[in-house]
Amino acid sequence: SVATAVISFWPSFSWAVDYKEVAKDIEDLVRADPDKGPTLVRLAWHSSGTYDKKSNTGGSGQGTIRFAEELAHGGNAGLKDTAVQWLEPIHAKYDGLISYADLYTLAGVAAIHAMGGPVIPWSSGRVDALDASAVTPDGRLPNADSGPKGSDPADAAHVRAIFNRMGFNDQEIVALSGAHALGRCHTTASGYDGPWTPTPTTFNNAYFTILKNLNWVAKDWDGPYQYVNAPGGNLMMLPSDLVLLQDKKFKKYVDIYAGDAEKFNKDFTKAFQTLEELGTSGLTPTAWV
Ligand code: ZEM
Repeated sequence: SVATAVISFWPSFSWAVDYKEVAKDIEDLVRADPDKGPTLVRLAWHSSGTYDKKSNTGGSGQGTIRFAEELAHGGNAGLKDTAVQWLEPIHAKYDGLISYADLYTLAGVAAIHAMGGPVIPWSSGRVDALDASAVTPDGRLPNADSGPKGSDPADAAHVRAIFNRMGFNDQEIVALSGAHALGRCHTTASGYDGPWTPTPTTFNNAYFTILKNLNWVAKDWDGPYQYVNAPGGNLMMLPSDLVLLQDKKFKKYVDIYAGDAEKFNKDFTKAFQTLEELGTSGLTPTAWV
């Protein structure tokens, strides 16, 4: 009968994606080109960081960062032709089986793992919005130059306001900021220039040790107002990074994480998982490694 035929045919289809396989593909991508790792983490963060807890809008849940409307937001400069493109072949390989929303967040934790970081618990089940109507207004991601243009110091109140809107407290804000151990600023994307640490493809607590122990001076150039280490000039900090030193309540956690890599790993893991689940519902905890 038809029913028998269908049933006997069933096992040759795969009905659910093997997330371990997807994560391995992402980690392979990062191992082949380590510079891609940090940009994948930035995509995961920006896909989630639009969340507003009051209105329960934004967040990673609907994969809206794939839409041109959201990629055009100022904070997302540089992501369209990089991380979003790099993940297209992986999305195509598991076509219909993994949502963009799940893929972008899984890419965050898989890239961190491939760069020597902790295994961050991840859940699957985000369902992509079919059109751009759920894209939130531009301006929900933090500004790097958070004071009046070129001002020094930048504004702790801005950083707090943005992250409090997502539901994060001071300790979580500082822990999440430790992601700037990874990657760099590109003049072609944000306009800023340079890496935060000498080990930008290794997950560690170097962001905090370098932030507090080096001497930061304004970079002498025509580009946006930023800092470089002096002497040296090979590393950088954004005005929003310096805020973590200037604000006493933030500085307390910079000191803690600079002195305790283990605690940083633990607190980052918890905060990053929370970040990636903002604006989601009904997810399933999923082994991915
Ligand atoms: Zn970032 N970030 N970020 N960030 N970020 C950049 C790069 C990266 C801010 C910011 O303006 C910038 C968090 C918080 C904040 C990463 C992860 C996380 C760049 C450079 C800028 C300008 C982009 C470029 O030019 O390519 C501000 C103002 C923040 C808060 C106040 C949080 C939280 C993150 C994750 C948890 C990562 C990994 C990068 C490196 C990207 C790359 O391509 O190398």
